[in-house]
Amino acid sequence: MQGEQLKTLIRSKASQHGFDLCHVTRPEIGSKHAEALEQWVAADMQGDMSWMGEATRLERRKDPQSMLDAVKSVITLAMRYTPPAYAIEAAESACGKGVITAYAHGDDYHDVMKKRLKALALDLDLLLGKHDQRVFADTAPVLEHALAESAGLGWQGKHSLTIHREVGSWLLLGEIFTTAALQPDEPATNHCGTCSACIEICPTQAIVAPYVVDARLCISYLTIEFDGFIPRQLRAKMGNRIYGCDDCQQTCPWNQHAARAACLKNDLLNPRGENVLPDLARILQIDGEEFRKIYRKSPIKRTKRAGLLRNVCIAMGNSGDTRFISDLVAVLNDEEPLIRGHAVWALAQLADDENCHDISALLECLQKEEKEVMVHEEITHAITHIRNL
Ligand code: B12
Ligand code: SF4
Ligand code: SF4
Repeated sequence: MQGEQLKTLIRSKASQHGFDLCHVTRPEIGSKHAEALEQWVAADMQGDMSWMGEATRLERRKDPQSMLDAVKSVITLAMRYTPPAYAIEAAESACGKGVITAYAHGDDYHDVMKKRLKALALDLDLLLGKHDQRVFADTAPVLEHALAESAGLGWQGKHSLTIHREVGSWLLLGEIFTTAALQPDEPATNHCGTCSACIEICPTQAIVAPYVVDARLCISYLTIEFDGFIPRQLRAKMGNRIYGCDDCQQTCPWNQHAARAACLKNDLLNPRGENVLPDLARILQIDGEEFRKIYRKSPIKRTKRAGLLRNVCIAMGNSGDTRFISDLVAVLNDEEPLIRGHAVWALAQLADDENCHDISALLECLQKEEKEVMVHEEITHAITHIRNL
């Protein structure tokens, strides 16, 4: 069996294993992508994701043939997940709630994707005869958008994500590299036109040019990948986003028609109640043991407790809701400097005419005891902020 007939069979197997889209391309990256990747790294836009700038990994991303000897084809696959059921403004103003990106409402997609890719690869062993293959999902040095685009799976939008005409961008990508020669599909064409909605809506202006996201400014990076003290000038812009960000996708016209119904095929990714607009106060009470229990199967475990609670402190500081003061005071002695430091910042944001003396006095007291330089610095900054009110 060859050509389209073989691909139809591969697509049907992919669908049986829970993939919504399945396309084929050659293991090549066009010069547009290779050059843009180099410029992005040269401008340090990867921030603390140092692996993205490592020379060997950079070379491998530009040359998919370096990932598997004698590779001839790349099968690009996508799984859909349920888009947010709320509008951006409704989520932003949901009283006492935090926003978690939709892909993290269910199980960790890395685990789901890896299992499905391996199961499909087993079927391909029977279907394609003698061949070598490797599966990839997100973490490997593979330029996934570029391959998805040349395979016709979707085009790269100005927010840099892959969009499919019918299902929009609520997709997660994975690949199977194989030494079998499959007939490549036609590349996707770009349908962004004159639209720039994603660039305009981005809360931190992280889309610094069409198709270019400066990760250091992106709320997804700040809340998930970055494990330090979040630059103070960006904190207010994060609003109540506590894990990732969906704004550029939610505003995209190509996502307005994307089906809202949960994709039953991907039931493991379907939203779990506790991750959809969760209570900020509840999360701030979670201890290490509980964190591991609640987020064991969720991508949220990536931030560890310290990162998630740091993000919650920022959301509370941005809420204008002084009822959070007691919750924040309760973590001022937390063993994690990251949590203490951001709680201090949040308290200063919630200071007003009535409570400013009490908050200042509390912070001055803390300052005498605090040993961590970064937290000490946060306290000094917070006291000055309150004095200038
Ligand atoms: C690093 C990374 C991040 C970083 C940096 C994001 C970025 N845009 O680079 C951070 C942490 C910020 C991030 C955030 C998110 N990520 Co991410 N991320 C990745 C990862 C691991 C690598 C991306 C990468 O290569 N960046 C390097 C830069 C240089 O690449 P690029 O932005 O694609 O830039 C290309 C364009 O500029 C293009 N180009 C240049 N000029 C022109 C001109 C034209 C006309 C065109 C069309 C293109 C073009 O060339 C460049 C190179 O290909 C991929 C998985 C993978 N292995 O590929 C997932 C991936 C992109 N992430 C994904 C997701 C879901 C997200 C989030 C939506 C999560 C969330 N909700 O919080 C956000 C979205 C933020 C955004 N708008 O990008 C999915 C995207 C699925 C999809 N539909 O496309 C991926 C593919 C993971 C997966 N396997 O599913 N991510
Ligand atoms: S994910 Fe959010 S912060 Fe990042 S580019 Fe999109 S809108 Fe901007
Ligand atoms: S919002 Fe507009 S510019 Fe941005 S990706 Fe969607 S169609 Fe393209």
